[in-house]
Amino acid sequence: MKGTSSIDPASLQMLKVARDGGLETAWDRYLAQQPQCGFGELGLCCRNCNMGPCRIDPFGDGPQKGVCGATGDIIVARNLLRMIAAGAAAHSDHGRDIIETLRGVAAGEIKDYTIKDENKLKALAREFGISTEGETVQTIAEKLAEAALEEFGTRKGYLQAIDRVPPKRKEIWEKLGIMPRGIDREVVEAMHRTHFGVDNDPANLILHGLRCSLSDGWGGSLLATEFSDVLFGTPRPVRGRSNLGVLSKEAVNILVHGHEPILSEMLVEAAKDPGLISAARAKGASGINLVGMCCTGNEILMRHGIPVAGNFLQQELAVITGALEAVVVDVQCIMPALGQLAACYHTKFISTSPKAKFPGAIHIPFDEHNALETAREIIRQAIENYPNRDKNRVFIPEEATAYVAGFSVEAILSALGGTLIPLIEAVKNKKIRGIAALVGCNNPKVTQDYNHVNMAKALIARDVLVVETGCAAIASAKAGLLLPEAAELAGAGLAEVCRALGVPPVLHMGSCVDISRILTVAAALARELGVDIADLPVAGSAPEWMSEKAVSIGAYVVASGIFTVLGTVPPVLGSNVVADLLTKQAKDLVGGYFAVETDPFKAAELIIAHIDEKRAALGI
Ligand code: NFS
Repeated sequence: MKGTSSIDPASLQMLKVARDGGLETAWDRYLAQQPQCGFGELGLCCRNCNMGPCRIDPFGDGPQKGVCGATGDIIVARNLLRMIAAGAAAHSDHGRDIIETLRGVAAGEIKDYTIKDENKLKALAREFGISTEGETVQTIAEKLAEAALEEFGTRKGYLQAIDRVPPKRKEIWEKLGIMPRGIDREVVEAMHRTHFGVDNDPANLILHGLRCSLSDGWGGSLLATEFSDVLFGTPRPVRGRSNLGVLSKEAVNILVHGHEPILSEMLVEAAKDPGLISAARAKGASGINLVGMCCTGNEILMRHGIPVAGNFLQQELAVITGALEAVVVDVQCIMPALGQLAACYHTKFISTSPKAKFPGAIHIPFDEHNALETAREIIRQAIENYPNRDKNRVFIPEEATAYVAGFSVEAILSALGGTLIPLIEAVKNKKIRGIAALVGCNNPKVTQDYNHVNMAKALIARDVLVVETGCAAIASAKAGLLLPEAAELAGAGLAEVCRALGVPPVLHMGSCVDISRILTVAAALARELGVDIADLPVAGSAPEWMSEKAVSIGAYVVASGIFTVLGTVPPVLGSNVVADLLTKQAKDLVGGYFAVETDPFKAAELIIAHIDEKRAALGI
């Protein structure tokens, strides 16, 4: 959809406010970057050593080799591997922080969090071979946290969660030499291989990219999800509201943005503090209104039904409402532009992680050992700031669409009566044609939410059950697709299943690290059917992706055997060899492969054709 910034009416209203006020957003900066660097778009520039920077002429007239002799194929492959490594590192470092928090809780050093899901703790302990018989919860948690931290540098040769995948998948990874051997190890090796003068074989580089991404999907991300469930509770279906209309004209508005629920969970706790609520009232506010954004917003909406103010491209727009007393951030997907923008308003931009500092931010270090008090201090600062709000500059759009979220694997199983069999039956008798996972970011290259919403609608209309995470899920929340009533937009078969179970046709499964929940369901379905993941009528898509994390996600989904459609073009078109590997040869190697399709309706058709092909092969 050309020429429009967003399909979200709330975003469009805020963009008008921004324009009228002469305020710059990502959309403006994107335009200012046009035309974007052609070498970069194709992946053909290399800065990996100081003989460069080098670039390859895509038209064949200029240089075809870097100073070292690296061809376009080598450069594109190396750059892609570095993107995967950065994405895998981000997810996995998030995972490590959660596990370290659990370890601190178990050791009694961290007192403000408790273990919320003991059953899950024990189930995970059993998975790691830790005996739970007669042991205290504390001891189990301590042993489990130690075992999980070992996964980052394990020398046992594979990651524990690999045991969840069907035997055929393991064989494929072993045969190709891409079994992930340790979470940190694969990232380190990716950096080593892409250092000057090491791996210069495009296929070898890409195969390591798959291995590195698997250490994310079946390693770092999976542990982030599972340990968050243990600490903060496993999500259950919960209702809430979404979009900028969840901000309040009367209350102290605090937006929490970023990724790790360690921060957002404690803010949820602190915002309930009666003392702080009275303090807010004493300043003339009606109370405290904590809202989320992006993936940390997903974490607290999944577990508490906290309103979510929007997805990635709305972070600046939330500030422009003039109604935010504080934007509190930790790590990932936070625009450095927020500092300067917040300074145009009374809004305090508060950073909390030693890993992530921003220009124009007030830094309040968040220490898990003093979590509740730090969260209270952050909220106090927001309350103090309330009288500085200029009521004449406040504009809050009305949009605040209801959603139902919270579909963890456990919640799905419980909706199905305890086993996956009813889901398999529904797929077999074609009430459900297949399952598509739509995930990932917004990107100003795409009209905001246009691809997400149109793909989801096109798929459910053809009886494809859609599961979502991340900013894709928030797009669907805002569009009203996460409600059981949205079954009326679904095909007759899917609608019947949704009505029988009382669930929406689009299931919100969490944040981006929670794509591991989707992998877990896919693996369990394949095991139940005695087939490989690649044999299932399932597909993935990142319709508006922008981050390196999304590249790692795409790679591990494909490496797990699942066909994946990308809605924005990855920087690989400078190499036919690499493009061919990802979109064609991968199918023979790992079962999954990529397609790039920027039109959401055509992308949905690709997925449906793939699902039908898999159904035919299964004889259903
Ligand atoms: Ni995931 Fe994209 Fe970020 Fe979440 Fe949103 S931008 S890759 S969806 S918030 S991580």
